[in-house]
Amino acid sequence: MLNQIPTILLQSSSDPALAEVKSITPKTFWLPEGASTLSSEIDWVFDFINYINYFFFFLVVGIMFYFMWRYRQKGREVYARGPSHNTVLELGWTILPTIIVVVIFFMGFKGFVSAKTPPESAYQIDVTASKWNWSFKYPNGATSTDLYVPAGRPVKLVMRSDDVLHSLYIRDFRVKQDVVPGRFSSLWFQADNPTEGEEFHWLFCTEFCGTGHSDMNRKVFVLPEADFGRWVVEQGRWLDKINDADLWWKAGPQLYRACASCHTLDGSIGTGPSWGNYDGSGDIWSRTSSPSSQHKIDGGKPISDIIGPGKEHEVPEGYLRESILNPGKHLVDPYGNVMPTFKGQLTDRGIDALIGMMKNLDKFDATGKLISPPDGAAGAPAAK
Ligand code: HEC
Ligand SMILES: [Cu+2]
Repeated sequence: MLNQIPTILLQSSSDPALAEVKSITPKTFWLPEGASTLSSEIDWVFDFINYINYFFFFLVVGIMFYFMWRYRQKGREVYARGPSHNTVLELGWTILPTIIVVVIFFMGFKGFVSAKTPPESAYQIDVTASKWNWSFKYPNGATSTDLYVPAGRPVKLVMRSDDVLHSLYIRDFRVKQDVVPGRFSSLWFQADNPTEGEEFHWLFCTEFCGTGHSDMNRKVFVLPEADFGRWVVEQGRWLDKINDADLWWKAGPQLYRACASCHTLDGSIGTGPSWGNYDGSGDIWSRTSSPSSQHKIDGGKPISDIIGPGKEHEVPEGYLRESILNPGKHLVDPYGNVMPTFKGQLTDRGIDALIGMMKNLDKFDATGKLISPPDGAAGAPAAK
């Protein structure tokens, strides 16, 4: 387990076929088997209500069929008027459902209160939802796009949205909570059983948030507490451990996962301008670095107006960096201001890695996979 962590860490989860196989949760009609301490209580109430439904469904439908048969028209006989009152029956069908509903209320309320009250000792992870990405931030500043949690310990997610309504749902844990722009929301859970190797639980966005909504599926890994502690430390440092020269291909594709929902690499249309060649002025690096670039920003201005000696940005790297940290400053034609800022989520080294990837786009395929490691680089590429 221990020496597997860096592999998980650097693995891309973009292969859906693989993902389906490793998901712990089988495809079932009902909710999959619960995997958090909240699930038994929630499932109990769910089953209780469900069985009451079965009981009354068959009771009502059964009586209906019996009456249809019992009181069918046989001949031309004239019937007396039926009874207009039956006090016992009326009290029965008022009091009995009231008792059942009150019992359901108390069971549900108890579960609701425990689901809304994280234990004091809960481990806090900050979650930012944006179109269309999740970012998980751990107490030491480490961030990840899949969620990693310690086993056997309450975990509290404090969530906010950068743009529109999202909703975080981990069905195996039976937790679901809206993430509302302009305010914090939270939920907690405790998962006692670690996931083995590459097994994981699914995490979904369940509030339709735009065209990339379905790109917000992520994995949840539950690590034994000691492994988790090690993982967070490694995750906080993973960029520092890569040589400057290798950043673009070792870290670039991993970081690009946060951009992939809007920026394609092959020139095809997306929510944001492709990093590939889409307007005839070359891929993102050549169109920002070439003085004769046809790339237009801010409603028809050539990009060379702001990049060059003595201009707003001396070098294209400055423009790219600003586009990532302050995306609203200049807008690429004809796109709107929809890119979230990555301030606080990407370090300078992370930005260097991404810019390095932009400079070497020909070495990646359309999904961001490295086609072949650069000359002289030994070993397997870090990102699959
Ligand atoms: C929600 C969609 C979205 C995501 C996610 C996103 N971007 Fe963008 N990005 C845009 C849009 C739209 C524009 C064009 C408008 C503008 O310039 O802000 C843009 C523009 C850019 C530009 C300027 C491009 C040019 O051709 O001049 C850069 C550089 C950039 N993004 C980098 C990134 C990086 C790096 C990431 C990931 C860390 C990222 N973006 C994630 C939507 C997105
Ligand atoms: Cu969403």
